[in-house]
Amino acid sequence: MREDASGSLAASIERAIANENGGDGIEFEENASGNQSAAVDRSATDANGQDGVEFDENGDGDLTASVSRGSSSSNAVSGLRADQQAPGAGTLALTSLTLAGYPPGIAVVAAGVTLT
Ligand SMILES: [Ca+2]
Ligand SMILES: [Ca+2]
Repeated sequence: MREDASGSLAASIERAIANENGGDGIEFEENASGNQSAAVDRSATDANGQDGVEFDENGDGDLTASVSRGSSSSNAVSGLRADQQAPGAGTLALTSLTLAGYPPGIAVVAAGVTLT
């Protein structure tokens, strides 16, 4: 899911199965100015070639993300990735997740983002 140029991205995904893709399982990308507000609930994003779920907020704007009640295991790069570029603030809320099959520090990777 991608929003380019000015404007914000607000999206939620529920009950999805996004396993065994070559790239990311689910990706949210918000470019240029604008905020990203994105949520994934009750979904499986396992065994993908890159990240299970990636949140990318590029440029001006804030990132507000959540992942709840699902699994994101055994992905090749990381389970969950959240990048919030300056300026702006970022939060990623995690609730009731299975994140298995990673070496230390790879299950959740966040830059410019506070984990809650
Ligand atoms: Ca934008
Ligand atoms: Ca930003």
